[in-house]
Amino acid sequence: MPAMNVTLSSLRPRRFWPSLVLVAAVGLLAPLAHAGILEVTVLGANGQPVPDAVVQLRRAAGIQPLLRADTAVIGQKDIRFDPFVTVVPVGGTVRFVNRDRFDHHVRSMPGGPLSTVPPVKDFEFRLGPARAGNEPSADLKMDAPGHISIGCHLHGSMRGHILVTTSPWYAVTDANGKAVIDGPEGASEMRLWHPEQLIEQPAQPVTVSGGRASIQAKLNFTPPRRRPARPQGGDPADPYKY
Ligand SMILES: [Cu+2]
Repeated sequence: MPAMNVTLSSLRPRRFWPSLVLVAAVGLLAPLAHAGILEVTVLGANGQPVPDAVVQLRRAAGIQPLLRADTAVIGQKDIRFDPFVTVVPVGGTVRFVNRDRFDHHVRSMPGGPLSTVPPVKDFEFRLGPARAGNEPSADLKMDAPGHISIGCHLHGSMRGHILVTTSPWYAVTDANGKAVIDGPEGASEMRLWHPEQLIEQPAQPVTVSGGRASIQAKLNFTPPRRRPARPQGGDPADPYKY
């Protein structure tokens, strides 16, 4: 009796369906709340901890959450880009802020092996000097994944790196080679990236199961050590005075 079935379903209150849709939407977002902390120590091929390495996680299977359109800030301070390595998700923004009392110029440069890989975004601009209460800045939206090397025409020693990632979970290793990620529950794929790498680092499986876990991960090369920051002197009471 097909006609009977049609009659029954048409009697259901229509308001029932929108609430079901709402429950489903909350269900999709929920896995982010059940995350665990993953501490990753990145080592070079020589076994020594490596700073400035990017650790990225993606779910091994299933739905990846939407990337957050975060804003990452890169300061220009003491003739350096700070931080040296910045990660931002695709769709996010990088804000350059000049904190020195003199002009800086910011430009994208090729990276990769022998600096032959073009940056995923081209830009070139100049920021005027910082004054108390006014630090000139510029915002750039990052719409393609990949690497952008950055430099300054005025100060040839200034170097920095932006990695635009498709991973929702990422962190950069500190001076001790450690990155801390609030990762997704369950099986993930971990990928390492370093500005000096010549070939891509293979992904490896990791599992986050609530709480806190520490693991080690190894790059397939040993990056050269970056020169430490040169003390610039200055007056701590007035960061703009040299
Ligand atoms: Cu400069």
